[in-house]
Amino acid sequence: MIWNPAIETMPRGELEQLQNQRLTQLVNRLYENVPFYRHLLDSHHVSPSAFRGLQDLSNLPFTRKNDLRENYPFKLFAVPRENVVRVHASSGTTGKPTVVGYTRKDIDTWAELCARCLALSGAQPGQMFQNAYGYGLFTGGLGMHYGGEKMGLTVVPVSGGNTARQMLLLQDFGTEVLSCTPSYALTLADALQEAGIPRSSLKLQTLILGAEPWTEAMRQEIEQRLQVDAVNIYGLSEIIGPGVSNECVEAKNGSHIMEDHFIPEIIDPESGQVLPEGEIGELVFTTLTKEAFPLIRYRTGDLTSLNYEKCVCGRTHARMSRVIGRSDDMLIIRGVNVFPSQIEEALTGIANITPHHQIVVTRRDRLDTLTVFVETTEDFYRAIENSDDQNPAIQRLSKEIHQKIHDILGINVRVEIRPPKSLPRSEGGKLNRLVDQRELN
Ligand code: DLL
Repeated sequence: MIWNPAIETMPRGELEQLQNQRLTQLVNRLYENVPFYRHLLDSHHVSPSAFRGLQDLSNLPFTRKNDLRENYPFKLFAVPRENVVRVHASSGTTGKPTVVGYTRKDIDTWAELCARCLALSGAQPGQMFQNAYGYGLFTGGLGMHYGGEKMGLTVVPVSGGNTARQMLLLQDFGTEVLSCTPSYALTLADALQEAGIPRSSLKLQTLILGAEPWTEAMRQEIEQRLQVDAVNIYGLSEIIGPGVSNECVEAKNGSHIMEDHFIPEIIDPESGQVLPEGEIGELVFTTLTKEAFPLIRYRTGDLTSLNYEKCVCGRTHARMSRVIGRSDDMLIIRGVNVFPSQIEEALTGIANITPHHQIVVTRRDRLDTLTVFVETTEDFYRAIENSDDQNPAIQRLSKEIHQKIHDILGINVRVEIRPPKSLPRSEGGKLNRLVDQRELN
């Protein structure tokens, strides 16, 4: 089903008119209400009264993550703090978190957008929805929770982790729709298999997976092992949280962006120039309707491309391809451009390992070295538990991983095999995929 057909299938001409109107209002609103933006627009000689809407979008300055840090915690809010009914925050890799705020109307908008995502994924009102995104400062849990209620699903706010409880609820509540990270979906698939829970005792149909990068190979594995539709959801706290874009279950080919609320652009991360449709570059968003925390041309750091063709599902909103990496994560290892997503792809399909891995870059004698730490499965680890790195099974596994990465990327990496759940996780349970230690050396 399409949650909001009037908007989601709106002819592009009408959609652009709507964006145009909202964009002009946004620029004026920010100029009036946020000192940071008034200075930024002044210093770029943008006068709100002369601003002509979409055709002038690329003349507007970018907003960067660092601007958010410098205005910590509330200085970018465009309404008095008392009108903000909720804050969320994302834990950065360094220092203070990024804080975002919502007015009551923003919360309503967010619920509407997450309801659209659920419908895009194939959920139907009345279904049982187990929401295994983390509840708390992370936007995943509460964002999808409100979306689920808005749609009329029965929401089970189980939050992340506690696999035994997740499995119990999946069976006893007859969960039909599950949302979690793609790596957790694989953890659950392993656990269900280990516990000998037959597929016939589950009603699961739809998995809504996101909050971290994943691959087509992972989708195939998840869909085959769990016999479900696994659909990609994308979002970031700064823009609203989940609800920025979502694949349609009909095509599973790119995520429809909620363009009536967010204008996407793709830019060259080096020059800042806007790139044509189809080219890969850094995704930039302008929020059109948010009251508490609107942003102009926010550089997400995510690398993707846009496709404006009408989709088989009937929706007219542009689609973004899978995020293939972060503009700040692109590594140049001895002249070869390497994205962490390519390493992830290389690891998929190798037996005895989990998707949980970490890439560490170090520099010695001016040479960059990549070390890939990979967690094994519980079964494999049990079999080799008391042996050292010389164990032939560990050596064989390292060699296989080394070879596969060499085949795909053409570079040599060091491989370190680690026990399950041993690599450090952040608060939201996310594993920091890339650790760059080069400056420290
Ligand atoms: O991860 C919001 C979210 C919650 C999205 C639940 C989807 C589902 P942050 O913690 O601010 O917000 O992290 C945002 O995660 O800039 C991307 O780099 C990455 N990311 C999110 N979804 C995807 C995805 C939430 N589907 C950052 N594919 C973003 C690849 C993703 N990367």
